[in-house]
Amino acid sequence: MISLSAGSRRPALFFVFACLTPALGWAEEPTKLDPYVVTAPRGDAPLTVTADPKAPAQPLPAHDGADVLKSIPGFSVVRKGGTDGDPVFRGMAGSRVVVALDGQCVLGGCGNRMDPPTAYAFPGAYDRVTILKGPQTVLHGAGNSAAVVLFENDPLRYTTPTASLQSSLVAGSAGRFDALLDARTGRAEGYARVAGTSTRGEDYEDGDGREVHSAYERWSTNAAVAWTPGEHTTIELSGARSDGEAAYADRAMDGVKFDRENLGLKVKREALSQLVRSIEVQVGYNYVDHVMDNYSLRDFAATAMMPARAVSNPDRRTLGGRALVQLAPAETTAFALGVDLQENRHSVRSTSNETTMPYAAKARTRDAEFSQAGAFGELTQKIGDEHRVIGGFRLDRWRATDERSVVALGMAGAATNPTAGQRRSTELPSGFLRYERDLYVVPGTVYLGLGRSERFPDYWELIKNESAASVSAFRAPTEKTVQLDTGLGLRTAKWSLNASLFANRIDDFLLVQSGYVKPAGMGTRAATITRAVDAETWGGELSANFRLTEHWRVDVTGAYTRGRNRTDGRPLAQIPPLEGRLALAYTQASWSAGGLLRAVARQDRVAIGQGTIVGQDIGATPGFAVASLNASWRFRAWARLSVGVDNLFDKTYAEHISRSGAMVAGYEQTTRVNEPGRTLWTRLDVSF
Ligand SMILES: [Cu+2]
Repeated sequence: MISLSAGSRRPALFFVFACLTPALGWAEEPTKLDPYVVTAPRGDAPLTVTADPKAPAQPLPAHDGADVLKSIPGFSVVRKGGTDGDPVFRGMAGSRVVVALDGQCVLGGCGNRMDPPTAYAFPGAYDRVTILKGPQTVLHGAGNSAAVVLFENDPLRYTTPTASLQSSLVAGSAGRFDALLDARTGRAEGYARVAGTSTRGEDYEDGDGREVHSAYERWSTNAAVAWTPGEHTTIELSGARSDGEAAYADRAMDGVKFDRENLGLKVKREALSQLVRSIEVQVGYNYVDHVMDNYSLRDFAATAMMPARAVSNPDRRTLGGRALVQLAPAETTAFALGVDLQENRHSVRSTSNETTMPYAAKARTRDAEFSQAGAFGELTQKIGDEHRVIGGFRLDRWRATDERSVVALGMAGAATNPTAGQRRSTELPSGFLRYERDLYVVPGTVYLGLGRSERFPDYWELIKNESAASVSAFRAPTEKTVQLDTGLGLRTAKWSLNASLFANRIDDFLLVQSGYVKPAGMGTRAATITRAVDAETWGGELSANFRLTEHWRVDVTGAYTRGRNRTDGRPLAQIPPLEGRLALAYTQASWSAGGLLRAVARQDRVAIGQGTIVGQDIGATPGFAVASLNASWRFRAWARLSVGVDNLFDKTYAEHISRSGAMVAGYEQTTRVNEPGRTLWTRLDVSF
C-alpha cells in the first residue's frame, strides 16, 4: 500500500474566500442542477461536441483532462495507472490532438509521456470542454490534424454586485475523494474568480481483485481578476498552480511531481464598429516541472536498467500569445484574422544514483528548443438563409534546435549526437473548405468539408526516439494529412441525431516503432525509432437520443476507426476497436435513475511493436461489455446528490490501446493495465 503526501491544503483558502462572498448578496437565479448523470455528450454544431466538466458523469472520470473526454464518441484513453492517461481521438494520439487550457498550450515535460497536456487539466476548474473534429478550423494553432480540445471558462460580465459559489464532493471506491470549489464575484467594474480542486485515489482493483499500482493525488488552483472599464472592454489577469503525484502500473518509475505555474493576460474589446466586431490579445506563460523516480511511490527494487535509486527531472517553459480580430465586412460575412506564436524550451537533469549524486545538486541541461509563428484567416459566408461556406488558411513557420551533445541509448550507454547543435525550420501551410446547409423538414444541418494540415514533429518524435539509420530522429519529416469530413446533425423535441464520417490520407505519418533491432558492438540492441510511413484512416461517430415518453430517454452512441499503414501493407497500429454505448434514463423533476451499457468489439487489426509516442501495439484484444447504474436526486433547489455503480458485474478487462503492465514489486503483472473493477461512487453538488 502506498501512501501519498502532496499538499492538499490550498483548497481551504477558497473556503475562506467563499465564506466572505455572501456579504455581497447571492446571484438572483441559482444555477440549475439538473438531476441527471451524463453518459453521452452533446453535439451542438457540425463537427463540434461540448461537455460540461462540472456535471456528474458515468463512468466516474479521474479528475484529469483525458478521462473527461472518454465518454465522447471517438475518444479513447491509453491507461497507464489511476490518472494521467493519454487521450486518443480516432486512433490519433499526441500532438495530433491539440489541447488548450484557457486558450494556452501546455506541453508536458516527461520524456516517457507521464504528463500529456491533459495531465495539467483539472476539468472542474472549467465551465466547458469543446471538441472540434478534424482539420476543420485554423483558429487554434497548427498541426491539429485529428481534433482540437478546448478547456474554457465562460466570459463573465456583471451589472450589479453578485457572487456565486459552486462546490462538489466526490467519494468512491479505492479511497477516491475529490473536492471542488468555484467562487465568482463581480460588479460592473470587474470580477474575480477562483477555482480550487483536490483529488485523490488509492490503488484500485481490477475485476479479479488484483491491485493495480495506480494511487494518485492531485490539486489545482486557478484564479482570475478582471477590470471591465467599459461595457465592451475586459482586461483579465489569470494564474494557475497545480501539482500532484501518481503511481504508474506500466513502467519502472512513478511521477512524484507535476508542478505547473501559469500566468495569463487577456485583453478584449468588443463592438468597436460595424466592421470590427472584436479585438482580442492574449499572452501566456507556462512552466512545467516534473520529477519521476523508482522509489518514492513503490518499494525500490534493483533492476539491470536501474540498479540504484534513480530520478529524472525534466522541465519545460512555454511562452505563447495570440491576437485575433473578428470582422463583419457584410451582414452575411464573418472573417477572423489573427497571428499566434509559441516558444518552448525543454531541459532535463537526472541521476542514476540519488544516494550518491542527488539530482537536485545537478544543473539542468537544455535538450531542445521549439518555436512557431503563424498567421491565419477564417471566413464564414452565408448564402441565403440556409447555406454557408466556411474556409480557412494558415501558414506557420516552425523552428527546432537540437541541444543534446549525447544521446542516451539505455543499456547500450550513450552515443555522440550526430545532430547536436543543429537547427531546422520549415513553413507549414494548412487550410480547409467546408459547405454547410441547414435543413428545415427536420431541423438540422448537413456538412461536407475538405481539410489539409501539416504537423511539425513533436519533442517525443524528434528528441526522444532514434531514427532507423541514426541515433537521432531530429531530421524526421513533417506529417501531412488530407481529410474529408462529412456528417449531419438533426434535432427535434423528441429526438436528436449526430453523425460524422471522415476519411484521410496521411503522408509521412510519424510512426513510433519499438524493438527495432540495430547492431551494437559484437551483438545487437533494440531501439525505439520514429519512422515516416504513408497511412490512411477512415471511420466515424454516431450519437442519437430519443425521448421515448415524458420520462424515459435513450442515448445511443457508436464510434469506429479503421487504419492502414500503406508503406508496410499492415493495419495502422494503436487503433481502438468498434465500440457502442446504450444508456437508458428515467427522469422526474427532482430525480433520475439510469443505466449504461458499453460494448467494445475485439480488435485483431494490430501491428505489434508499432504505434505512437504514447504506446505501441502489444497484440489482439477480445471484446467486452460493461454495465453501470446511476441515480441523481436534487433534494434542494441548490443541492444535488448523485450515486453510481460503475462496472456493476466486476468485469476484468483492458482497453485495446492501454499500455502493457510492468513488473512492480508487490503487484501481479498483467498483459495490459486493467480497468477498475466494480466502483461505487457518490457525489454531492451545491450551487448558490
Ligand atoms: Cu515522467
